[in-house]
Amino acid sequence: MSRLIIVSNRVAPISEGGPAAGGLAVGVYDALKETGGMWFGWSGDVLSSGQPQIKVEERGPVTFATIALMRRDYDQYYRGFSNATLWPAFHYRADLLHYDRHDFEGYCRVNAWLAQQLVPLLREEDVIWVHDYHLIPFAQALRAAGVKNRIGFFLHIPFPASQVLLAVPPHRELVEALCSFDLLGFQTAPDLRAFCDYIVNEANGTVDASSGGPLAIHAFGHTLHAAAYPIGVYPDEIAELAKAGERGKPVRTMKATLHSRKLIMSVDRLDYSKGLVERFRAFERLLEHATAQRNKVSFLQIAPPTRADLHAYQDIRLQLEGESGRINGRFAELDWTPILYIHKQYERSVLAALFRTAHVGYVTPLRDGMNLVAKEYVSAQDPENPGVLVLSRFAGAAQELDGALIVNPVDIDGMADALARALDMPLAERQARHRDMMAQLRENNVSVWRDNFMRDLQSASGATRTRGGRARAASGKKTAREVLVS
Ligand code: ADQ
Repeated sequence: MSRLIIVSNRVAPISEGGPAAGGLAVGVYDALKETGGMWFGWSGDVLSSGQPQIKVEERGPVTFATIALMRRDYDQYYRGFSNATLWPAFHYRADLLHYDRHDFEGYCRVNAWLAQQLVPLLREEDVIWVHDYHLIPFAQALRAAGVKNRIGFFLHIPFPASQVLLAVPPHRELVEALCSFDLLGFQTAPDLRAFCDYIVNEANGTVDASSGGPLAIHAFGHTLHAAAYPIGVYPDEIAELAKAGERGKPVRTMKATLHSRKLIMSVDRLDYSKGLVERFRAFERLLEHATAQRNKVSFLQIAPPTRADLHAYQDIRLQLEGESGRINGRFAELDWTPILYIHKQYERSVLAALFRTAHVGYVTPLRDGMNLVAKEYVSAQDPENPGVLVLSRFAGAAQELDGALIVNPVDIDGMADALARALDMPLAERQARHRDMMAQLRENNVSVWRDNFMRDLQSASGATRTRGGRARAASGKKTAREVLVS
């Protein structure tokens, strides 16, 4: 059996049963435990002097290989091009995009350097699975170093429409680099379509949908495959965690604070893509218009700050602190604080138990690759008396969870209406919606995501790659435009 090599920007500090492992970490770690293999990436340490050295640690069948970054590399590769250029652009926030050519050079340099660090650890039979936007040039760098193994890539965030991607000056270099992978995985069909649109209309490539499996892409002298693989969760495990935590202290404390009021709940990293300001304003609009809800409902927003050394993140934090203070000042009573706004990380078990307590899961990103919180909220519900998910149409999860109340996150009145409807929804309707969504989550759990990707990567043999001139589509093959309308 092939050995699996996972490459991601950060190697998640996983300990069995430990706290706060997200979907990527859980799904990937499980895959590694089953097949055996290695997880390679940044340790999270930043050095001001010296020379980073790879640290290799064996834990059962999994080898963790981590390395620190130098300060300049962290600034250019991680803070700069990854998080100040790619993240806003890929989340359709071209207005927040900051571009510096030196950062892009640093991004490519660090990708090449990380690839060189990995090469001596590789074996011939290894299959390499690279994750996310920090590592777009990674396959190109491995190929330049002579690596012939199969290499797949999964993008956890949205792939933007061409007109937005064009705002990133080295857009062509990025897409060309993506074409060095053997298999590209996107979260949803719209992301895949956006990629195909660029290939056909900006890169003069072709898309072949004739196999019925992953699309065959011909561009920049390469043939590769691409498909959508929506990431999932383990819904039954989350349900058990939630049930086990029902009588725990956090839930008891929360219930005591609520005094039998209803609870609307959101959990996000504090990020401008998550639509938090609009969400706070829609809750305010609910209190404004549905006066009967005043002092009958509280809104808990858990949002630990991330990337706090970037201006855009400092700005959103200040804005939210202002909004929560203003809205609470406007509506609070001596015995009622409408918005509980908390900046902490919680253990997964605590989050799951709190989700089960919440009557409404309020998940309204402006853009999101998938949004695992939406799936976790549904999983955590009591099937006998489930809460209602209010979900942005711009979260990847909205492609699957049609039992949610789907909202447009910039439509403040529309979101307030959805909150009111969710709070008053009859039990039978809540149960039916929850049943449908649980069936969907079970059918596409995180193992299915991983197994589908690995199956296609194993069969997207390196032999399909072309060397030299650009491959042309044979007659009878569909263009992306045809795929888009079919
Ligand atoms: P994120 O942008 O981080 O992930 P999300 O999918 O919601 O967004 O995952 C966050 C994870 O962190 C969830 O498992 C959540 O429970 C956990 N989490 C959030 N806040 C927490 C807190 N305060 N305490 C503890 N845990 C917390 C990126 C993409 C998403 C994509 C995922 C996975 O941006 O679109 O869904 O990767 O592919």
